[in-house]
Amino acid sequence: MATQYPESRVLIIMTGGTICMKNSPEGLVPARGFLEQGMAPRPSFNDGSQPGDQLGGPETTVHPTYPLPVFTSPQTKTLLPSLRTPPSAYSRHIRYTLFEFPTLLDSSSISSAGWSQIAQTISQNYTLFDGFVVLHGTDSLAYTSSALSFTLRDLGKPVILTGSQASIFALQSDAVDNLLGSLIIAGTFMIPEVCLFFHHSLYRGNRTTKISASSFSAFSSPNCEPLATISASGTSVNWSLIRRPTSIAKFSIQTNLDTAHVACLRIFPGIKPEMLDSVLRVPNLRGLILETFGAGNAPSGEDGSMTAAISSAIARGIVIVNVSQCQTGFVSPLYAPAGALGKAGVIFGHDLTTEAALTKLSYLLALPDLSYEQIVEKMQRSLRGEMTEVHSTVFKHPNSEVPSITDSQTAFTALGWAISSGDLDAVRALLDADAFDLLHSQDYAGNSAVHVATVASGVNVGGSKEGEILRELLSRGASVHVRNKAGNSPLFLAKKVGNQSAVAMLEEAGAHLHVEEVEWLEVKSPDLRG
Ligand code: ASN
Repeated sequence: MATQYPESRVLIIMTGGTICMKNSPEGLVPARGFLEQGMAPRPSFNDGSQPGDQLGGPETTVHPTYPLPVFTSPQTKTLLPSLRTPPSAYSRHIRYTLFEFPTLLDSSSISSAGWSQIAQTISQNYTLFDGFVVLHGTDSLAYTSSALSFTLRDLGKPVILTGSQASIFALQSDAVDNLLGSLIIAGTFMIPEVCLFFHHSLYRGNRTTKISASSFSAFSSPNCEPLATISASGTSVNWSLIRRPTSIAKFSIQTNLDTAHVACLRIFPGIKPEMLDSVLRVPNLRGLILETFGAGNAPSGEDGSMTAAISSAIARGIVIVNVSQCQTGFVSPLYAPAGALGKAGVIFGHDLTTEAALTKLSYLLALPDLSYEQIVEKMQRSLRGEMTEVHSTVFKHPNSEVPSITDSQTAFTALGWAISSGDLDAVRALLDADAFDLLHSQDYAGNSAVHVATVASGVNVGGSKEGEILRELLSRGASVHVRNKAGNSPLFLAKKVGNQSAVAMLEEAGAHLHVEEVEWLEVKSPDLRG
C-alpha cells in the first residue's frame, strides 16, 4: 500500500496579474480558468488523487468534502473543485482550491476596494483553511502586501501574496516556481504574517518594493532580511524574525483604507513651494507622504517658504510623514534640513517604504475615532513589523542570564516536563532563553507546546498557576492553529480530554475546529462539542 501523508488546506485567491494573462489584440489581459488550464495539467500541482485518497483530520478519518467549500459572500457557500500536490519534502500534501474574483485585474488598477475584497474573502474562509495564497499582479503587489498587513488584525495563519513576471502559459516563466513555493510554505509553516513570495524568497509583505520591471528577481526587502528562502536543500525559515500575535485575540479585519485622502510627493531639486502647497491644499486631504533626500532632507525654500507651507498644512490637521528616497537607512534629524521638518511637526517614518507609509497612514485614517495625536503616535511605532524600532517587537535570543540550550529537541523536552508538572517558573525561564525556537518546535508526533499544555494532566484544571501556563505560551506568541501529525489542533485535544478552561482560553485566542473535528466530536462524544 502506498504511504499516506496528511494534507494541509490552502485557499488560493486569484485577483489577476500577469500570472494568469493571455494575449489579446490589445496586449496581455487576465484570463479565467487558471485552476483548470494553468494548474491541473501540471503534475507538480496535481497528483491525480481521488477523494478517497484524502487523509487528515482526527485519527485520519476520510473527510467527505472533496470539493472544498468557499464562501464567496457572507450568504453563499460554494463548493469549488480541489486539487492536491504530490507529497512535499515535509511529507505533506497541500490540498487547495482557487477562487477567482469576478473581475480580474491588471494590478495597476487595484484600489482600497480590491484590498477590502481580498480581506473579506480571507475572513469569510478563515476557519476552513490552514493558509492563504493571493495571486496578484506585480505592479502594485508591494502596496497590496503592505495594505493587507494592516487590514488583517491578529492574524494567526500565513497569507502569502505572489505573482509572476511572465504568464504561467508562457514557455519560460517564473509562475510555477512562485506559485508552488507559496503554496508549500502556506501549507507547511505556521508563519502568521502577510508575506510576499518571489524568486525563492519569502519577505515580510510590508517591507517590500518592486525593483525590476522584467527580472525574475523583481522584489527587494531592503531593510528586513527574508523570512524564509527556498533552495535545493529545502526551505529555511528565519524563525527569529517571524512575528506572532501576542495578544489573546481573535482574527478580525479593518477594511476600507482611506486612500482617497492621502497623497505622495517626491521632492526634487528645484521643487517650487507652490507645488507642495497646492498638493497640501487638495480639498479634504488628510495625509501626505513626503519622499525626501537621503536621511530625510528637503529644501527649506526661499525664506523658509517650503517649511512654511508644511507648517501651515500641519496646523490644518494634515499628517505629513517623511520617508527617504533611498532604499536603505533611516530618516532622522541628523542634518539641519531634516531637523527643521521635524520641528515643523513632520513625522519621521524611520525606514518605512513609501508603500508601507502610504497604506499605514490610510489604515490609521480609516480607524474610527483616532485623534490627530493618536495617529501621529501610531505612525511612529511598528504595528506589523513594517519599521525597525529601537525596541524591537520580535523575540530576542538568547537571554544571557539563562544557560543557553543548544539542542532544541532537548529544550523542547524540558519544556514538556515543565508544562506537565505545572511549573510556571521553569516554563518562563525556558521561554526566556529560547522562545522563538521552542514556540515553533514540535515533538515526534507533531505536538506543539500548546498541544502539550492542553492535555497534560492537572494543567489548567481549576485554573490557578497551571492555568497560567497556557496563557503564558499564547501571550508569548505560540500559535493555536498548529496541527499535530494526526491533523489535530490543540482545541480539538482540549475538547477531547474535557479541559474546559483550556477550551475557553484557546477560543478566546481565535482557535476553531475543522469540520472533521466537529464531526468526530459529534459522533464520539456529543457532550464535548461545546
Ligand atoms: N501589469 C502586470 C500587473 O501588475 C505586471 C505583472 O503582473 N507582472 O498586473
